[in-house]
Amino acid sequence: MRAGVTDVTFVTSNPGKFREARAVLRPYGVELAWRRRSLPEPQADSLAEVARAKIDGVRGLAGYVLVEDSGLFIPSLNGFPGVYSAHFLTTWGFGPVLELLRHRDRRAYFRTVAALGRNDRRWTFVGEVRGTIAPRPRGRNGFGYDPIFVPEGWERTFAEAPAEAKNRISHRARALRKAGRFLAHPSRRTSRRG
Ligand code: ITT
Repeated sequence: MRAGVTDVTFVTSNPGKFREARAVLRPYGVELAWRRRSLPEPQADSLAEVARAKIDGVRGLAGYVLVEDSGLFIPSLNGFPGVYSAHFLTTWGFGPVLELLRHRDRRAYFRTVAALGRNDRRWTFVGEVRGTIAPRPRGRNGFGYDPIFVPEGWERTFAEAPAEAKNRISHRARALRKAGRFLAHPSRRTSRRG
């Protein structure tokens, strides 16, 4: 390990997640490497459970390993698509959600549970951002549900904003800045167990 630099390997199949994570963690002295791989995800009720299963599924990597599980939660749809966000979007696209929300409350939030592992230790970090679902998709940046998510206080969707703007407030950035602060302060490394 080089002085002032923490090497972390992010295991994810999602290139959008990696791009965002690398930019968010850089100011904390984290050099993020990408291992592009889908990890086994159990049928589970919570992102935290899935994130823990993902980190437990990582094999053969030395040093700090990062995984995360994220989802879009819409309270007027009982939290749907939530933990099923990835599967739902690839199967159905935005159509059914937009249709269901025509006569329902459009508020929503994104949530990320990031998990760091090193040897047999685990730490988790949570981030959220609130907003509303736009009536139709707008913008080409980002990934996933970004074209239909308008963060609180914004008029544009995440997909209409530059990456830096999303990274200032996103669920992922909020969770990963907590991870970054933890990694940047070695004294905390021995005092927290997730
Ligand atoms: P992994 O390999 O890391 O699991 P994934 O894309 O399958 O990659 P998740 O299982 O965490 O990731 O699924 C989360 C889904 O939620 C993701 O595929 C997107 O559809 C959506 N999502 C998560 N974060 C998002 C973001 O910042 N903007 C838009 N959509 C997001």
